[in-house]
Amino acid sequence: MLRYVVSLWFLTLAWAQECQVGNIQVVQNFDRHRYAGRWYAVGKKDPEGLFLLDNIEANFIVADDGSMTATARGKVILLNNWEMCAQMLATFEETGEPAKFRMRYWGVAAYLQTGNDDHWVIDTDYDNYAIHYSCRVLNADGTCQDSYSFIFSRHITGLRLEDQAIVTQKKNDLCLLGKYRRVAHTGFCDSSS
Ligand code: RTL
Repeated sequence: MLRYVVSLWFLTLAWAQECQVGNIQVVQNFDRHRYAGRWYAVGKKDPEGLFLLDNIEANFIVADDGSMTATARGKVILLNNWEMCAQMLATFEETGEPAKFRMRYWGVAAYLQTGNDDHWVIDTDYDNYAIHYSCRVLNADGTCQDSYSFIFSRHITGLRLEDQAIVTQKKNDLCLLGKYRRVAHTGFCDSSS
């Protein structure tokens, strides 16, 4: 019995450790030049409140001085049930860790959301898939209370079969397995850009 309780305690401890935001691993030797260009969101885990719904894509740009910015767009439904395509802009501030940024973002239209969020690149092969993560609010125990995450693909059709296992593993590492939704691409934003 005691053995059982002790191993259960260790298991709980190990699990709690894993879900600490401070223990989350990001991609090693992040190369922003290879990361640049268009990414299609094919999966997302939503934060609390208003968020991008579908048809989400991002375009990362690295300037000559090395600074990174991005544009993004996606469908949102604003309070009055108004479906529209949100055009967003972002700048990235360095943190000392190459794959961890602070992202300041705002809408091209003044009534869209603005924010300043963590922007971490958890994993990427640069040519096919990328896993993004952001924790907005920490719990007292170091786990995340309010996070969002995007699974990006270079291909609008989704992830390649060979990348799916890696992505599932990373979702699990983020303690977010089962919390993602597929992101549809219907061309909703194509006419408005
Ligand atoms: C992602 C990629 C990099 C550029 C930006 C991103 C996030 C955008 C968000 C937009 C939310 C907009 C809302 C508008 C309704 O008012 C990470 C995709 C800017 C979170 C909710």
